[in-house]
Amino acid sequence: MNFQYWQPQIEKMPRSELEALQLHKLKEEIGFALRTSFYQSRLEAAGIRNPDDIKTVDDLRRIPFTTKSDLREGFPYGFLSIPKEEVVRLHASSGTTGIPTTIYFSRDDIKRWSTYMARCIFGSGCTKNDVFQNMIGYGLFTGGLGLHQGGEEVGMMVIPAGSGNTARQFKLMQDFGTTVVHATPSFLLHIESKMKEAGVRRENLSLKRAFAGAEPYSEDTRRRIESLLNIDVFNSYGLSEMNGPGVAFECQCKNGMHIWEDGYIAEIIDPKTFEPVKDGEVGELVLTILCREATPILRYRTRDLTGFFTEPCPCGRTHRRLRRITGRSDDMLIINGVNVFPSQIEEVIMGMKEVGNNYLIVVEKEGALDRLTVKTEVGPNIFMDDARPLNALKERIRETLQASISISPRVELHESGSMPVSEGKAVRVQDTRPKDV
Ligand code: DLL
Repeated sequence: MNFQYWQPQIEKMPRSELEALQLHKLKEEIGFALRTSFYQSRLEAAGIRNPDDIKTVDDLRRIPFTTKSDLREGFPYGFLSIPKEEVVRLHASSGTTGIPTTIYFSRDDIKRWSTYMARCIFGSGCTKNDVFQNMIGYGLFTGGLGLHQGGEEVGMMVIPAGSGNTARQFKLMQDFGTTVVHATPSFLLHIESKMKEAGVRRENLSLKRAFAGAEPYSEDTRRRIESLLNIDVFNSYGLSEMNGPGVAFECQCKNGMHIWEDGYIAEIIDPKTFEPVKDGEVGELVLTILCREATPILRYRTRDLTGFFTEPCPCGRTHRRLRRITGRSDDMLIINGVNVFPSQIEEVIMGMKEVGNNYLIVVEKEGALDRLTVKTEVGPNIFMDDARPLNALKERIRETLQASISISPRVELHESGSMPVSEGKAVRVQDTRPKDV
């Protein structure tokens, strides 16, 4: 195979040099963290008053983990380490309740993020000759702009298509000869299932590759997309707290995602004991960002379950490879790539006085896509035989939920006291999507 590297000297750096670089960048990042109101007291409590108090990368373990709820407590500016006028952008993702996780970027932060993305994209075999159709959400979500910047950095022609609207996606592919696409794996399958209906023939398209991420999927799903569309699919991992996509990405070997270790320190811990797992074992991924000055985040509990491959990659990159994410250690749902916490849904429906006490969140597959249904009882004073107010209530619940979680759910109303109540812990989520990871 003909491997290509965007920054060969860093991507193939000997481990000892890479570890020295990590230490240097960690100290720098600690310097940024000491300027934030959130970390100043935390780091002082851990005996870290200046960056030189960090002597080895392992010293990081003196610092407590950072969680999503810490980020919520620090909202809006508790994690900001540079003057606001130096911030050029923010991105946000859903929190467990209405407060989003908000990340700020300086101009240099955006440049660094683009470089990491360019490493990923170029490493998959793309060049400036490619036409890249970015079929994922732009906006506060990091997937759109993240890959967009990386694509431009490589010099590809980027089509900022955004998600949805299959007819328009096909038109763009045909009009401009798209060779690479980026989407959630479920959207890639959906697109394929709509091809025939749209009268599009695969042989008239120029597609060669797809980047797929933002939600879990199995090796079988990858193979299915690859054979249906006759393309190579590369797994792409990231999260907004760590910039977004560009944290880890597959190279042409398509066997595990290289995590850019000059940009991130990865630990894998046992989510119960918080101790590191043995090399190669699966646990929860904890990340420290080394490539962002505006919003330093140290030892972030991603809640994603994964492990490292222990053997070196034939591509020659020295940055270790993460296994496919096999699940999460919390209850976050990912519905068509959108993160949703059951607590966000509960907050909305329990805040409405017409809604009764019992509810159930159902997630299922409908074709290739995910479908969310919220079933809830109405209060005892609401009569089920009067359709007009019921329909109005349903619509109000749907709209309020959509505003909160960015997904339009199906809403089902049930008579007060009619939904089954479980004897032990209430079961609030029924996720019937096949778990084939
Ligand atoms: O999903 C960033 C992203 C965009 C990654 C586009 C890849 C492509 P968040 O919305 O903050 O950011 O969601 C992050 O999504 O903690 C994982 O649980 C899940 N996730 C992301 N990529 C993968 C993947 C973006 N390749 C959360 N496999 C993460 C499995 C993934 N899960």
